[in-house]
Amino acid sequence: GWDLKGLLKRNWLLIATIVSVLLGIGLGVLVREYASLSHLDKQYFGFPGDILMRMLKLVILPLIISSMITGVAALDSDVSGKIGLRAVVYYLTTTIIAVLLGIALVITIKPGVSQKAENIDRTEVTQNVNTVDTLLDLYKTMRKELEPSKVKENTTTTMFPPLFTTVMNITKDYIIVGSYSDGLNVLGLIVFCVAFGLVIGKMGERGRILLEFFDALNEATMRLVQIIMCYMPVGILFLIAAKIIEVEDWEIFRKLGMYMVTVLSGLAIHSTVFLPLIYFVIVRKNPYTFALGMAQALVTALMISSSSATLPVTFRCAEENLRIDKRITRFVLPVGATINMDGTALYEAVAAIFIAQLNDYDLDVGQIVTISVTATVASIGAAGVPNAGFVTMVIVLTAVGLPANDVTLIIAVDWLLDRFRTMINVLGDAYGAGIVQKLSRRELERMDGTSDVTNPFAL
Ligand code: DAS
Repeated sequence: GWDLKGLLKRNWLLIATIVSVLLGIGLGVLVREYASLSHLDKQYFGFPGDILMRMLKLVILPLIISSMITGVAALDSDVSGKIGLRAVVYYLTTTIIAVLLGIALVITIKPGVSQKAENIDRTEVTQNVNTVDTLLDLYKTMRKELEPSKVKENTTTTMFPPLFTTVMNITKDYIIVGSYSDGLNVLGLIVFCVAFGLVIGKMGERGRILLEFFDALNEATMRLVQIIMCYMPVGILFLIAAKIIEVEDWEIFRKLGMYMVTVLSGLAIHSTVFLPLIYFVIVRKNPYTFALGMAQALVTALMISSSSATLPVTFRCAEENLRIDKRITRFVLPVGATINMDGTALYEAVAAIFIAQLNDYDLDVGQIVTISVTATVASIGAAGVPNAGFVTMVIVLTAVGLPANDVTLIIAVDWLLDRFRTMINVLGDAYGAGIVQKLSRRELERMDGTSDVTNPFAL
């Protein structure tokens, strides 16, 4: 029979988190219906949830630094090169599959044909319009926006800026102080840590002292994460309740119903069919048991819409529940959280074609290909922070000559879709770690065999 007691003991946090989501939804609906909160009260109401977000964001910095540096240093440079290459090939493959799946669905379901742009009254999104402007302004400064007219002439320039932006972002100073960003330029930090880790790995005994320090820093950070996770059920309850109270009109959900069905079904198919299939073919283990092991991280991603802020939980699930080798997780999880965003890529392709359909704008095959490429590149350039997929969508729209500002047609439901695409992003990263570990088992065994002194995780 089921060892219920053991099950509860092992998964109390997951159960508490799921219960708190349900309670949060119930509380949000009750407060919406029966209490008329002032704007200030609403902010107070969301405060406990905000605290959770900020705590998770604060540990991102020490977590990425300690995990990346020790992860890279623990591998010889040629091994880390091979592992990095396997990870990148996996990221590109799954992202392209996600984009093609999204395009196939939006072309088949045609959510934007029955609906027309003028029927979606943009004033309905007034409460978000400042968000759009903020996002678009930030996007323009981030990308030194080319005029859409110039962009249309030469599609290569369209595809080029996203890559250019991504590369330029790497060199940006670590902390982007901005209303929108998570305040951390993760990509830049990762590149620095990889270089630093490679250097330390070559320093022999002195390097080892540094490694010990960063490994201890990682352990301390993960202990802190454990404490934060105990607070998670409370934080999540108020996070979801505050969101439900904040949303003004639900009418827009009906108008964008088919669009949401298209995005959500794409995400569902990708996460329950394609990703598990790839995992099963390579690892030959049950992919759904694997996904269950990630449940805490998936629920967290669903609640906070940020892959980066979920990273601490992703680490714990991958290492504690799934026992993935730390030399793999520390190396691929931070990178995956930043550049591997299947959910975002699928969403951007669907949203761009949906907006074209709303405007009776027929896309030719060349433009569909452009959308596939720019959605893939845009998702790589998007940071693992809330609304990232929405902001970088401007790349895709300008690539096919659609007005960037048409993102206002879909922003009203973006807060919900963002949660689901973030969840798929995190799931894709986790499967990636399992797959890369399987593909790298020979190198790992060889390193264990040589009782390599620089390997601080010798289990
Ligand atoms: N919220 C982003 C993330 O954290 C995904 C997105 O915005 O598309 O992965």
